[in-house]
Amino acid sequence: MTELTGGSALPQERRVVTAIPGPKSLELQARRTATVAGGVGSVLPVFTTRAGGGVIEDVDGNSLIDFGSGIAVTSVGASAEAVVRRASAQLANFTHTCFMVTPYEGYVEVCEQLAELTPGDHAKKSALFNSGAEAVENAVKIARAYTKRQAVVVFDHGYHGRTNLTMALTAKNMPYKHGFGPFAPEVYRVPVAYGYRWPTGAENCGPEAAAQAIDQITKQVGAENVAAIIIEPVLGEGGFIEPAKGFLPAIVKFANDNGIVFVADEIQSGFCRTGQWFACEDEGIVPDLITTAKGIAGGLPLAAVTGRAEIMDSAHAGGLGGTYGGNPVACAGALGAIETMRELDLNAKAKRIEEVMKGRLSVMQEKFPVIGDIRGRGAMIAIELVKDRETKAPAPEAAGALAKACHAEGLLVLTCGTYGNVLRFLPPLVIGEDLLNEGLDIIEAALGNL
Ligand code: PLZ
Repeated sequence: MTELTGGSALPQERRVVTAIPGPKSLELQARRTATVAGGVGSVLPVFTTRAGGGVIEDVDGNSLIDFGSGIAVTSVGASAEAVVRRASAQLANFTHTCFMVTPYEGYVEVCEQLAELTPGDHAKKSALFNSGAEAVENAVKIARAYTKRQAVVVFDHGYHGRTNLTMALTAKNMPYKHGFGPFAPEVYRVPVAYGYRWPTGAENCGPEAAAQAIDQITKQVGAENVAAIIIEPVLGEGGFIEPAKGFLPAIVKFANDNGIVFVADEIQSGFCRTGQWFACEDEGIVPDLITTAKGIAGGLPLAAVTGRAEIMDSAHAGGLGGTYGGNPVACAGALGAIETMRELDLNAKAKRIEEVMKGRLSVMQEKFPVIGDIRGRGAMIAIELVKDRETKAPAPEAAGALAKACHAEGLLVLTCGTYGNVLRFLPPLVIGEDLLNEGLDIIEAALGNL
C-alpha cells in the first residue's frame, strides 16, 4: 500500500461521517466568506487537513476519493514520500536566495531533467517560473525575441491562464475574462479539431480543421507575422478535447515551414498524466518550446519553459526572471516528484487508469444516453454530457447535478468544457484500483439517479 500510494501514510479509504461539507467545514466557510475575496471560488468547500495517495481528509473526519488531484497537480499524490523528504531537507537548508542573486544546484538539476524528459534529442535549455500562466507568458516573450515577430495564434477552446496576456490567449469568457479587459493585442484565435462536434464528422475533422486554421492564419494574420502558435496537445479546461488525428502534425508542419515557434502547452497534460511523459509524444510531435507546471513538482508551485537552445537563448541576458522563479523548495519537490514518477512507473499506472475508466464508462454509456462522448488519455479522462445524442445539445445542468451527487457521496470530481457540460476525472496516478472502482461505482449510481 505504501509503495502504491507514493508513500502516503493516510488510510486509503472513503469515509463519509457527516454531511459534505460537514459542520466544521461550514464554520470555516463562514470565516472564509468574511475575509477571502468573493472572486476566488472553490469547487467543494470541505476544508482539508491531510491528503495523499488517492484521498483527501477534511476537518470533519471525512475521507474523500480524489478524482481531481488539485486540478491535475498531485499526480504523485499530495504527500509523496520523495517530495516530502526532498522539500523538507531543502527547507531546513535554505528557503530562498533568488536564483538571479546566488544560484543553487536544484534549479540546474530540474533543467537537466526537463532536457532529458521532453520530446526531441536536440540541445535544450529551460527557464523556471512559479505558475503555468507565467510560463506561457515567458514562452511568448521568448518566441517574440527569437522571431522578431509579434502575432500569437491560439485555438478555440484553449486555456492558458488568467494573467492579462494569458486571458487574451484563453478562449472562454466566463468566468476567466468577463469584465477584465482590455486584453493584450496581437492574439488570434483559429479553429481546433474537436472531433465530437465537427460538422462533417470526426473522421474528416483533423485535416479539415487544420486547413481552416492554416487558411485563417495565412489570410487574416500572415504567416510571416506570427511569432508563436500555442496549443494544448489535449485541451484541458476547454473539455479534454483530443485534437483529431492529423491536426497537430499539420499545424506543426505549417509552423516549421514558416519559421513560427510551435509551443506545446503541457501544463495540464504533461508529466505522465496521459500515460506518456508528454501528451504530444502521441503523434510524434517535437515542439520548439514546451510549457510545464502542475504535475512537475508534486504540489509545490513550479513551472518551466523548455525548448531548443537557440530559441531559449534568444532573450537578452537579464530579460527573463522573477523573484521566486525556480524556488529551491519547489525544485526539490520537482526532483522528488520526477523520482516518484520513474520509480513507480506512473506512465504505466496512467495507462491502467485509462483502461479501467474507459472500460467502465463505456458500459455506462450504453445505459445512460446523457453520456454523449467518452474521451481523453491516461488519467485525463472525461465524459461529455448531452441532452440528446442527435442534436448533441450540451447538458451543463447534468454535469453540475452529477458533480454534486458525487461530492455528497465522498467523491471529488470536477467539471470543465466551453459549455460546462464535461465531467472530468484526474485522479492521482498513485490511486489504488479499489478506490478507482469505488469512485466509478459512485458515478454510475449518480447517473442512475439523474
Ligand atoms: N495552461 C493548459 O491547464 C491551468 C486552471 C484553473 P496556472 N489550468 C487550471 C483555474 O480555474 O484557474 C493551466 C492549464 C494550461 C495554463 C494554465 C495556467 O496555469 O498555474 O493556473 O497559472
